[in-house]
Amino acid sequence: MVTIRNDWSREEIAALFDLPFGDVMRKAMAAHETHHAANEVQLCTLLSIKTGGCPEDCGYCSQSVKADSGVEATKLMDVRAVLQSAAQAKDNGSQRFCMGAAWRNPKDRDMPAIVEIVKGVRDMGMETCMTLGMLTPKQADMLAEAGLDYYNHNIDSSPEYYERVISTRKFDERIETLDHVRNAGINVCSGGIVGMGETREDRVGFVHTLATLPQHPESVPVNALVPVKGTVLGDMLADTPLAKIDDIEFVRTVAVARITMPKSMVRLSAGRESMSEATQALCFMAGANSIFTGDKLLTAPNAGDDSDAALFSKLGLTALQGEEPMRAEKICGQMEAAE
Ligand code: SAM
Ligand code: DTB
Ligand code: SF4
Repeated sequence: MVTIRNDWSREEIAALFDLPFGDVMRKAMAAHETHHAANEVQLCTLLSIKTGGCPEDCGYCSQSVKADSGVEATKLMDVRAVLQSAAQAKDNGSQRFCMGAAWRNPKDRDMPAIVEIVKGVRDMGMETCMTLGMLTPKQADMLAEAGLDYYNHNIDSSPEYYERVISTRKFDERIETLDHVRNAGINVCSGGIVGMGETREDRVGFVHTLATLPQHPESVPVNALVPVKGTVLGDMLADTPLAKIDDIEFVRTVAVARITMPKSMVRLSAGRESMSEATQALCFMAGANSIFTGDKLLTAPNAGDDSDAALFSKLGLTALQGEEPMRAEKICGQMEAAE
């Protein structure tokens, strides 16, 4: 039986990154096949329910007030309009509806509308995920009560590199929100961004932080930086094209996430639009088993349904069929029963 470990050392994770590419891929494939259907990929749809005007200064993000990206700030969308989008996503075969807001944290006055949205989407039979910034324990409880299945809150990079990318909050505050989400019984979705100019050591620290959480996140999004003009990191990459992440190094990061967190869904998230089919295929082989569909992420373009359908057909991949959304305590119960 493959045991789920939370005691990985940084050295062990660095050693996985250092393996010959074929070896790290073989280990990742073995871990993947033990816990997942090898050729099934979860389809998720993303909707920005409140765009732009965010007071945080995340160096990658087009929605920060500090970025000169041309993204216009909007108010929180009307509940009905969100539910219409969700219905369309369901018709397009999406299993999970993920909603993002460009907030540092939700205000208490926003919570009634958020709760209504969660209940509405869940009633349609889709899994719900929200990413709204930092949460208080009470807000996490309200979301749990409404039936929220997943909360996305990324740690983004290693603790060391984090403070070079964001100054308006601390890495530990991210971990605190993850604790509140977990304690409320909501499934955790947490990952980060590769290709922000970080070192291999930072990628080791990033995976290490996630793989040593008391319980692994159920979903681990691995984003490739989408360089947006007018953001600190987008402009830096435009000036120093050599800083762009090497495709093989990106695939390695996916593989090491798969090996160290074998039961988690690893999502090949932002950045697919500019990724070759061959690189995406390697990511699926390395254990990525979830994607965002559609032609838009929050503000950035996404690969689009036609190119995804063509790629799935070429690779023999199929959409993971939805199950009833499972709550964290139910999953834990099942895991204990299986041990
Ligand atoms: N404001 C909330 C927060 O920061 O938690 C939720 C929305 S925020 C846009 C969600 C995540 O999107 C970020 O944590 C980051 O990992 C990812 N992201 C944002 N801009 C990106 C970019 N240009 N390229 C890749 N990923 C990006
Ligand atoms: C995540 O890790 N990636 C998604 C989701 N969680 C919310 C967001 C990607 C955003 C890409 C840039 C944009 O669309 O502005
Ligand atoms: Fe705001 Fe989230 Fe963008 Fe940071 S990543 S600027 S918190 S919307």
